Amino acid sequence: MLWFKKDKGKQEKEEDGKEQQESEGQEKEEAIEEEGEREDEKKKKKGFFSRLKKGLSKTRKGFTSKVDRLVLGKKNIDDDLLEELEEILITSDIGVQTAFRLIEDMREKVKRKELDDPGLLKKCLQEEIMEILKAEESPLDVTGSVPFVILVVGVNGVGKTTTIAKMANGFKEQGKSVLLAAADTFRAAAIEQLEIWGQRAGCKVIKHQSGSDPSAVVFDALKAAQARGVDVLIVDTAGRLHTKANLMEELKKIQRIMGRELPDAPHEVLLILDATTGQNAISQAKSFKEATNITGIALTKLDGTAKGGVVVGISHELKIPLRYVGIGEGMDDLRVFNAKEFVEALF
Ligand SMILES: Nc1nc2c(ncn2[C@@H]2O[C@H](COP(=O)(O)OP(=O)(O)OP(=O)(O)O)[C@@H](O)[C@H]2O)c(=O)[nH]1
Ligand SMILES: [Mg+2]
Repeated sequence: MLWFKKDKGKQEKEEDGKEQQESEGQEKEEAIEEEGEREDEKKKKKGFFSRLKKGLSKTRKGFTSKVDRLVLGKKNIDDDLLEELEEILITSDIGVQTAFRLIEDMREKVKRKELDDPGLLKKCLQEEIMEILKAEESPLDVTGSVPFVILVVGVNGVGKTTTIAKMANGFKEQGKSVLLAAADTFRAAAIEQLEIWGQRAGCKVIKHQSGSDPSAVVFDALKAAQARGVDVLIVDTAGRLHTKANLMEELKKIQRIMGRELPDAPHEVLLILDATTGQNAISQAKSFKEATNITGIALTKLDGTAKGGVVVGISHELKIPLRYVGIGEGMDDLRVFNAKEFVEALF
């Protein structure tokens, strides 16, 4: 009996050893895989940063290059210099209100003798802008509820549907399940467009016929998301109805229906703004803010625009978290907003 036990023990030990070797091998493989994934992620990040930098080149020309020229050969910072700087800020779409605040802050620094060298003006501006952007850097966290419901709003053509697809793709890459709702029933091709993007991102789309009630689509989508235990439900909405008042009323109705079915839904009302529209984006945000409780912003089309400075104005004037920035039409062209990365690309 004893020898049997002994042998069994030996055998177990051998097997344990084998298992240990196997699991060590597996761990090594996993570590290599993880390292590879980290490398891929780094490459992706680097790729995105260089594309962001390239996309912002026109903004940079109209802004930081002008600041460089302004301070060239100047001996001290006086009122004239600050006025010219204010002009540059305004023309680069940072906005009057935000430009005023930046210049006032710098005037104070000059008064307090904390800033007197024109050569340091740009660095000081960079720090001030960083502070404004950092305040609105707040990535969207979708872990609070299952389903986490995102209502996407914005005027027509700003990039709602494409941004939804890019976000869905990102969530899927994080291992989350995503359902889309085609609540833009106003424009004939909108449902089909969302379906095509849904296929690319690998997620199902809840739809009704064109012209039907968007709130009914949202109701069905919520039911489906709850029944299927979906992590994230993203709702696409119309950018244009017969009148602006119609659109705002419809958005309110959608929110009411959502809240009735799932008390704290929508968990995020994401406003999409198109950077190429410059200051117009800020006034759009203000009118949406009056009708709905916008909780986040995604700013699209930062590739190739000279109006990239609008990011600063949006952050300063609206005080709404900037969740994402878009720099192209492809699936990988959306990124969680990072203030440091943005300032580095801008200067
Ligand atoms: N260059 C560039 N184009 C973009 C970006 N995001 C979206 N677009 C393009 O903008 C156009 C409009 O995008 P959509 O996603 O259809 O916009 P929408 O807000 O859903 O429009 P409606 O459904 O008409 O209200 C498309 O041609 C997109 O490819 C971006 O970050 N950069
Ligand atoms: Mg659309």
